[in-house]
Amino acid sequence: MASAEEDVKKIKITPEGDSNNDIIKNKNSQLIDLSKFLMTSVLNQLSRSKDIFILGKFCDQPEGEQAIVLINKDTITGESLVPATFENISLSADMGNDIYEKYIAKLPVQLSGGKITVIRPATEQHIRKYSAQLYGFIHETPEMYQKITKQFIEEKSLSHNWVYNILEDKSEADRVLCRDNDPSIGFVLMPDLKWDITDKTTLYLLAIVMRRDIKSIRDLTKEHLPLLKNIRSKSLAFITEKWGYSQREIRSYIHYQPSYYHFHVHITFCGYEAPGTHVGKAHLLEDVIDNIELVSEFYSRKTLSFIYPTTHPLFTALTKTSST
Ligand code: G7M
Repeated sequence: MASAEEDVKKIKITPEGDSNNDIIKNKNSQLIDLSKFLMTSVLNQLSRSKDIFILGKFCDQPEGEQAIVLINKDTITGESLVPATFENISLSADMGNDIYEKYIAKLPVQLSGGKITVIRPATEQHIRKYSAQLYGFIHETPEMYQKITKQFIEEKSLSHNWVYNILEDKSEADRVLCRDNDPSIGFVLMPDLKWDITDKTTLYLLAIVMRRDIKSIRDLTKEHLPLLKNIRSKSLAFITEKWGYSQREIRSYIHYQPSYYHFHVHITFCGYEAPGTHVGKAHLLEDVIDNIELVSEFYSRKTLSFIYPTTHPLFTALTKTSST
């Protein structure tokens, strides 16, 4: 049976499309009929990133199965503006005050594109991940990691089959940007699911390592420096060549806790505040390299602090054993 992650499908909404009832095609011409999606509830909506996460099910899904549909509206880029754009915006008055005028605008189709990501079947873990949450701080000592987190990772973390499919060339093969197959220092560089590849100011890549024995920064030691440095140099060379960004314009970081415990590095454009770049989640690759160079077991010996959803079982387990 296909895993949930294998069934993550991302669809570009074409501006010409009548987004209500159209059958929307994705890049590989696979079809999904959104009119067959029955909404149950809105899990979360994020006004800043213009995302909405909807729970429901497709008519053709078996009884008891659920699906999540994520709708994300495109940001408007300079390139999408042409002289005719302004003729095609219709306005109604909102407010006015000396030099300030505000209108309610109906935007033309060229400016109303977006993306839809479908997860089916969606597990309880996916539903929790995409639901509105309260967050709290955890100070995870090495002992807490050994006794609690490690067991959680082995037994209850999200499946990372989607990662293995990428590494084995079974999915997203056409999206891979560069590949180094070395079993020890190799990795695949590709766009993150959240990036549509068209707007370089929202550049968001993932470097996913070939080896399968590193779950998170907790496992890193001096032995992994060649791997981390290989990711740093090869991904930068590729980004500079393809998008013209210099080292100073690129932010590379690792999540702790990650959602998927197969080691990967997030790479984004510095001018873009990508989700997950905040304190309590992102560890800069440069700092990670430096810390391991100073002390090989830095990350296995350190108390690591992170912000985590308070309803998550890992949060509950970790807070039971500590007063923090
Ligand atoms: O928090 P963590 O470091 O585990 O982040 C994992 C990243 O993987 C997120 O930024 C996701 O958007 C990205 N991602 C998740 N899935 C299921 C996929 C996928 O199927 N393909 C790609 N390219 N990225 C994914």
